[in-house]
Amino acid sequence: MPIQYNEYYNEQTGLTVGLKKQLFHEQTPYQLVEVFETDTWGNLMTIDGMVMLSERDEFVYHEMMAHVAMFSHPKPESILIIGGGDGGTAREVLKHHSVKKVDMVEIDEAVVRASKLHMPDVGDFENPKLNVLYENGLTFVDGPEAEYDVIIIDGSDPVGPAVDLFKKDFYEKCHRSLKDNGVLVSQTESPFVESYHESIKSVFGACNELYPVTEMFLAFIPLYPTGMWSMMFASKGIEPISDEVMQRVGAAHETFGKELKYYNKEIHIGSFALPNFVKAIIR
Ligand code: SPD
Repeated sequence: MPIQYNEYYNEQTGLTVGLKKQLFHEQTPYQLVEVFETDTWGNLMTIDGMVMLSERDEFVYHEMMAHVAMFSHPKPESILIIGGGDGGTAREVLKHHSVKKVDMVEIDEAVVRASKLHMPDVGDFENPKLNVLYENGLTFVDGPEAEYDVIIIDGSDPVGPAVDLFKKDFYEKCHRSLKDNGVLVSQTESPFVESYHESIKSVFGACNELYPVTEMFLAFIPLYPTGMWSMMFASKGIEPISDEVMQRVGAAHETFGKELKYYNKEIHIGSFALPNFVKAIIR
């Protein structure tokens, strides 16, 4: 086994992480799922050679994927997560007391198994509100109509099985599955990696046509390519930085807010501030 993990995202430019040993290796019908023990990042899960999460920095991604959408909605009860098999996004969603059920639709049970085995603190799999469904998210969203308050698309990168999660057809189906005041958040890769610009534009363009509110927000995730990561917020009317939303975020400090390691009121607002080169990609 190599003593370093390398993910090249631009010719010879990439990320290097020191490894101690390999803990999981399985070629599933969908993808290659691996987990490594690293030198300083805890255990690291990769899919088809791309970083999905490390135990040390996963809190940034999962808190942002969950709480921006969850606090924007006045009373999120019914939640759909597409992908997210490691359980991190569901763990954060389940911190909201209003939640009655979370359907997590993961195509590959090996992702859930690897996470339970080697990242036991990431998921909250014993929570009775969580339903794990091993199905293809693309076909799952054909079914439910106006059922969810919040939909979170926590898919892999737009190569291989996740490529359709960046296409308009999928976002149309999600739109149908969302209730009238619903909110959707999707991970949309790094604005610094040019090969992902088409996917960013595709998701933004689709959401912009379908939803009255579409905004990009950013987070800083050290082990994702370039460290700068984008996420898309779309809603059927809720503005993510309205006074009403900010009041809810402020009040959250009194509940579980103080346990969070990345997300807070200032981050919620500031994450929607986009550098000019990022605006240029989507406008
Ligand atoms: N290369 C990073 C892509 C991130 C996709 N989702 C990660 C899953 C973590 N729950």
